Amino acid sequence: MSATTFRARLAAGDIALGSNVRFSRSAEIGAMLAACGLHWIMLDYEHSPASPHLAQDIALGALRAGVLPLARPSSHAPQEIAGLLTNGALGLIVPHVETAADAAAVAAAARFAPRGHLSVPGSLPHFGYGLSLTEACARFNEAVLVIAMIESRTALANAATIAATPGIDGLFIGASDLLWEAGHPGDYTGPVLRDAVARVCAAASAHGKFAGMGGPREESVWRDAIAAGIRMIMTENDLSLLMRGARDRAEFFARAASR
Ligand code: 3PY
Ligand code: MG
Repeated sequence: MSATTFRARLAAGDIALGSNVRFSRSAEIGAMLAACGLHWIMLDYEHSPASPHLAQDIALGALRAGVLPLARPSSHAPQEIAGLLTNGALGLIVPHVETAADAAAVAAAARFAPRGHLSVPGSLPHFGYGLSLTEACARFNEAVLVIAMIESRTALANAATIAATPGIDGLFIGASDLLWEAGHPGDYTGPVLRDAVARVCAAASAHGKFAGMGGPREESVWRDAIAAGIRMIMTENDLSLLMRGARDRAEFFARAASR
């Protein structure tokens, strides 16, 4: 899925499904998840022990397979952001954005001048190798997505000004960090998350941005969140998807072998 199609999907009110990619090491993971109906992946450098060079293989594999590769950097450092974006990722899911100033800084770090300060590499691989560098940088600036994660009470209080920040395309709730930080660890079905979803959806929609979320597993939470306006959905992560499938098979064969 191109960034344009991703934006169009959200603008039309459709959901866009993705997965955190933290443990996978194959450039084919994007193609595999696309075949399962997912639209985007998030290369998780906040939590993955993977070496960043894998980001290039996985992101480019995803792009060629038609699934949108986004990256979550471990920091807001422009150098880390540049390494991810100039090697294949076509957007950022930025953890722990607390203020509009944070949001403005990461939005600028993700775009080439005049829209930002991303350093220009010798070539950009995202759109194949037939474009001039000037054309590729212009196309990148149009395509790149910068999504601010709201995952603390401070960020929630600042959600409106973060959403209003030029260059921020969407807000994305990190439900786990938000709940742990608010003193309600794991309470995905409770009022703290429900209130956060309502506030983030309202802030995003007031500024023409989209809203997303990752963390919860419960069907009732997702039904309510979608009804409230959440459209960009992190379904799970590659490890939990694998483990659920493996558990299901183990139970199936235990039943099949029972007399
Ligand atoms: C969180 O739930 O804190 C997240 O970062 C989701 O990926
Ligand atoms: Mg988080």
